[in-house]
Amino acid sequence: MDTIVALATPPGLSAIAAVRVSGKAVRAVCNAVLPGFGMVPRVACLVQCKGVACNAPTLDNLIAIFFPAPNSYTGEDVLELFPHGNPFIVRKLIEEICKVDGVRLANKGEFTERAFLNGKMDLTQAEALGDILVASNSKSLNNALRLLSGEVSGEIKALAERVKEASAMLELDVDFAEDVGGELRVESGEWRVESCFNEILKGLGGLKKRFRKAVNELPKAVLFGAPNAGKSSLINALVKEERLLVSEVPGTTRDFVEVPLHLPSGDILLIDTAGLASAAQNEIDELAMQKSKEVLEKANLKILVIDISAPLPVEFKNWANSANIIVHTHKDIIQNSQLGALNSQLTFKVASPKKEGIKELKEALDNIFFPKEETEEAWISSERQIACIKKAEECVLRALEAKAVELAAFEMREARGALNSVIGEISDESVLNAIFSSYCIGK
Ligand SMILES: Nc1nc2c(ncn2[C@@H]2O[C@H](COP(=O)(O)OP(=O)(O)OP(=O)(O)O)[C@@H](O)[C@H]2O)c(=O)[nH]1
Ligand SMILES: [Mg+2]
Repeated sequence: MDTIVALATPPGLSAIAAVRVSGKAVRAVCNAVLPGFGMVPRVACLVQCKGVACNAPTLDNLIAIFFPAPNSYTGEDVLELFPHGNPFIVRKLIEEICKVDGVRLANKGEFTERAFLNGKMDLTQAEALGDILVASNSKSLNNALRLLSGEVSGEIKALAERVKEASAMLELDVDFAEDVGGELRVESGEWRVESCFNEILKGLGGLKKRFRKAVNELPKAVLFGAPNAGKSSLINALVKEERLLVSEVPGTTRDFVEVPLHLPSGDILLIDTAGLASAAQNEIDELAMQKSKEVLEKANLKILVIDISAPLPVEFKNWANSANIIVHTHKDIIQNSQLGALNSQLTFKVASPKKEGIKELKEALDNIFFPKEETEEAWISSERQIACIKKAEECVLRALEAKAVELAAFEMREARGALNSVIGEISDESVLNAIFSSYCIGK
């Protein structure tokens, strides 16, 4: 198998970059480009790196760590290099490493694929790594880490074991049935397994319920309201940056603008929109308002922004009914507004330029988007895993209804196969390609 090399950090200028090498030629790579490197296992060393040619000049001073097989990420010899994050150095370093015999650039996800093939992790854990890379809030991250630690694969293995036991009972019955001359309905085994089947079905049903579709987009909070209500000022105050144009001229914001907000428990997108007036003044107004309405339809949270120092917009009631939160701005001008919230929306009062009321609003957003409820069981975000679990369930149901013991035994073998595919004990190349090619190069 080739030795592979790749940049594991994003390309571009950075303080430090990480380059990974994995495979049999790692020692040859060290000899060729890191002449002074002692290759002490798992010890970080500052070493000079040079090109492979005899008198090649120094390329960089970098940190190198050697992980001998099998105690490495991939299970092969692995070399991790941390050069300065200069794209030129990184390119030259990788070019030089590729000059060593048997070394080539890695494909997407190839390091993790090798880790899987070498038994370092099962497929649920490999998929959890993908979840870790995209998690944008503590809950998703925590769940992905639980999956990585093997929580779900442990449950799957236990269920596969139960299926194996049930299959063994059935196989015994098949033999017995043959022994007694083709009598299929054998007393002892037939319904001894039924409770076992039901237990397996309960386990599979439980796993199926734990599916949560992976959401790779940040949740959206859309701010809407009349022109000049203070929407853009509120976003600037929330992100503590003069990110958006603010002015006393109504109609300053035309296109919707997305601004990420980092809350304590995760990230969300705040979306500023053009103010909604009762009547459009011109075609651009009309288009801008249309866009605001479209964006509002895709909101996970609608925040109505109302200037309490100005007369209430005529649409206030309608707007308030469709809003999840109402924010009254200009509280520095009108301290004791009598304006209450309609229905049961949360209402906040802020003075954006003075940053008053902003902390409370942020805390509320954090609680709304990332409620603190305890989840007892890790959820499953892989549709592939759920499809295998469903297939196993269908097989067990068919086994339960099978008229012949042989048929039931066949279905149980299929069920076991489906469960083993969840963790990758049985896996076909196209499944592996689909999983690992979705990762970045260097992972
Ligand atoms: N005193 C005070 N002024 C505010 C407050 N919020 C916004 N303003 C002012 O109100 C004016 C309008 O604010 P913007 O943030 O541009 O309002 P907007 O809703 O984005 O307006 P459009 O983009 O035109 O729809 C600006 O002059 C802000 O400085 C507030 O809480 N208190
Ligand atoms: Mg604006």
